[in-house]
Parts: sequence; structure tokens; C-alpha cells
Amino acid sequence: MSILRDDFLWGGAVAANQFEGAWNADGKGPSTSDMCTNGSHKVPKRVTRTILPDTLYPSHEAIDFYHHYEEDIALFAEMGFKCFRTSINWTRIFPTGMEQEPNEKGLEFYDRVFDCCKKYGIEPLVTISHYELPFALVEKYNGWEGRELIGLFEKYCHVIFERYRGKVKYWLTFNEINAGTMPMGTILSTGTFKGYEGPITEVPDKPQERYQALHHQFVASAKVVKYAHEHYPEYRMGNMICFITSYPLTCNPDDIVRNQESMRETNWYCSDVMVRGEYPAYAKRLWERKGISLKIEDGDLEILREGTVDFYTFSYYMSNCITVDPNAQGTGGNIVATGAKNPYLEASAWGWQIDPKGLRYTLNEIYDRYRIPLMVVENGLGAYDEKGPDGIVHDTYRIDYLRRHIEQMKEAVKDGVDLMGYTPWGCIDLVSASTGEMAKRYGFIYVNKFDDGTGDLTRERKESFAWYKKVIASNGEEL
Ligand code: BGP
Repeated sequence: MSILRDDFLWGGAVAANQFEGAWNADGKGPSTSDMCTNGSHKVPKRVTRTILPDTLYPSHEAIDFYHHYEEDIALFAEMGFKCFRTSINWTRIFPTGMEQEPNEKGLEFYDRVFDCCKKYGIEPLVTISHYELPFALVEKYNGWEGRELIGLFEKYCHVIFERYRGKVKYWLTFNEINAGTMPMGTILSTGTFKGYEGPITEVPDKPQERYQALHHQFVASAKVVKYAHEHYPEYRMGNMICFITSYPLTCNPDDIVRNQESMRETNWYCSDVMVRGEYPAYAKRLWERKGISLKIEDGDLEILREGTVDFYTFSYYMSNCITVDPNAQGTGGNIVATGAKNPYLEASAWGWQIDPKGLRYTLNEIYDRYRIPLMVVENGLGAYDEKGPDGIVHDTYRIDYLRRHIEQMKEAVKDGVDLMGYTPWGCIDLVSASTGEMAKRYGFIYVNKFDDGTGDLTRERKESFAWYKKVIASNGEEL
């Protein structure tokens, strides 16, 4: 008897914009991520309003999954994947988001991908919107600030729900929807940067626009969840949160209260709406603090109540600390870089603090709050990988990171948490969302592709490949 359930969804996660490439093939339109240049840990990537000559846009080729999908899915099957989390590029289906009819060639590509998964008995878990939206919608509507996007998103969802019936059962509406509560989400998620060009870290921060955009995303999500429940009863609809667990830096009650505020704003605000179907009691004060006044139309609150999700998913990479002390030493982090350093934790080369026990704590906190099934749909270590003299990447540091997190997931299950599955991030090396680098690798599979755009795109198994295969085969008992 293993600790994890027998039908545990082991697998891996990726996002279309970070690994498909073929950015303008077969009628695909430009998405927000296609307008982003490469960057690094030190130099932020830039967003441009036109495609500039002699400039590297990493999503344009990425690792070219578009033409390697059969080989890649075969490798996932070799590891024993039960589940593959990927996303659909909205711009393959509706190149500007505004067409009346979908692009058949784009639809056919995902038919091929999902059929290939089916051949190996791999269950797709599909994110409908993962850090890309048609760039045309930024220029026309200021992204999700425009209420028009709700209808355009519904049209897109209705098409893919119908087309992939029988092939896809698990859907997530928006990747890391709570990115919209943070300035970095302006480019990645809400698309509220009409007319802006420059480093993604310097985009003007307009909380009013971000929160209005979030409201539209909530309504759009609830509408399509309700629609799916009514028309496709076999579908399971989930949310997706970038969970950035934070602890009070000290037991000073001011730190405790500040951390509570921060946890609500960063982590709970969005899922309270999507799971409970209403804005939380603390929302009013949060809006006041930020000077936000939301336009909520008649019927919106009713839709939120009617479109609650069936399961809760999240990414977990790190934790940080919150304090009122302005002199506390800071730390880096996923999407947000506002936390204080935790003296008990080590950090990755990118400054993300590694905290496996925080995953157990987080799973318990989420499950206590909502009591619906949970799934960890991203987790992993972004690292510089070097090949050893034998030509293989011996990524023992990655194995160690994943092992320690899986151990803590099992502890959480023993604590009583209902955990459906685990899909570590970037199961095959891909472009980093925050920096646009290839050098920040997460995969079990190494891809010969480098920051300057060179590389023959060949795929190679890392040491972690065989390790993860064993983990899956033993249902998490052999770590
Ligand atoms: C999450 C995103 C992913 C992903 C991951 C790792 O925030 O959902 O798209 O890329 O983080 O982040 P990065 O690529 O910046 O290392």
C-alpha cells in the first residue's frame, strides 16, 4: 500500500508559449509572450510593440515542441507519465482573438498532441490561458482591463471544449491568476500594458487596471466553468495559483498582521473568489488600501457564485518572509521579489529560497480552507546544468530538491490532505517565464538550445530521468 492514491496523477508541466516555438506557423498570431525578448537573472527581458530585427525573441523557436511533439511525448511515456500538463496557445486558435471562425490548422495541432498522449495513456491537463494572450487585444483593449475580453475568451473556450471532448477532461482556466495582484503580472498575465515598450520590470504599475482585469478574468473563468459543467458533465475544472508561502519574519505582532495581509493579497484573494464563489470579507479594505474602485456589473456576482471550480491547483517553488522592518535583508523570488530572507533556508542560483516543509504546510493550509481536491501542478529547481565527462547531466541537486518536496507531499497526505497529483515544472528544458533564458533549466530531459538562440534541439536524458521513472513506478515509495 502506498501513501499516495493509486490513481495519483504523476507527470510534468509545461506551457505552450515557453516550449512550442513555431510562433507564426500555420496561421498563428503573435501573443504577448512573442513580443518579449530574452533576458537573464541580471538583465530584465523587454517587451516591444513590433518585432525588431536582429533581436532574439525566445518564444519564436523555443524548443520547437511543435515539430518534436511525438519524440517528446514518447520520452514522457518512457518515464511513466500518467498526466501531462500543457497549455493551448490562444493565438493558434484565434490569431488576434477577434476572428469569428477558429484557425483549423491550430486546432489540428492540438488534436495531434492529445491523440499522441492518448496513445500512451497519458491524461492531458490543459491550461487554457498560460501567460499569453493575443497581442492585438493588448493594443485594442488594454488586455483584460477591457470587458470585451470576457466574450472573446468564452468564444475560445467553447471551441476547444467541443473540439477536444473525449481527449481532454481536466482543464485549468488561468495559469497563476494571482500574478494579476502583483506588478509583474501586468505583462505576463493581465496584459494591461497598451502602448508600453521597455524592460518588463519597469512597466508602469497601475493596480486599478490590474484589479479590474482580474475581475474580468474571474467572471470569464466562472462563465466557462459554468458552461463546462452544463454542457460537458465529465469535465473537471480547476483554478491555478502561484502560491508564494510567506512567514512572519519575527513574532512581533506587527509582522504577524502584515504577513496575514500579504498572504491574503498574494495567495488567497483569487482562490477565495474562484473556490468560494464570492469576494472575501477582507476585499473591501484591500481595495481601499490600494485606492481601487472596481466596476462590477449586474449579474457578475451571481456568475461568480455559479462558476466555482472543482479542484484547486497551484505552483510551489519557494517561500519567503514578511516584516515591517524596512532594513531586513531581501530575497529573490517567483514573479514577486518583495520578501525578506529566511535565515533557515538555502536559495537557488536565482535566489529562490528552497523550502520543502513549506509545501507540507501550504497543502494543509489550502486544504483546511477549501476542502476540495488539490494538485501541485508546478514545482522544481531552475539550475545551470553542465554535462559530465560521460556526456550526461548528473543533476543530483534537482533529484534532491524534488525528493525532499515529494517527501513533504506524502506527509501532507498523512495529515489528511486530498492530493490528486504532481506535475513538476519544465519536465523538458524550456524558456524561463521570468527571464527568457534557456540557461535556467528544470527538465528531466536536456535540450540542446542555448541563450544565444543556437543549438540543434536534440533531446537527452538527464540523471533525474531514470530517478523520476522509478519514483512513478513505485507510486512515490522509492525516492
Ligand atoms: C511559474 C510559471 C511558469 C514557469 C515557472 C518557473 O511562475 O507558471 O510559466 O516558467 O514559474 O519560472 P521561471 O521560468 O521564471 O523560472
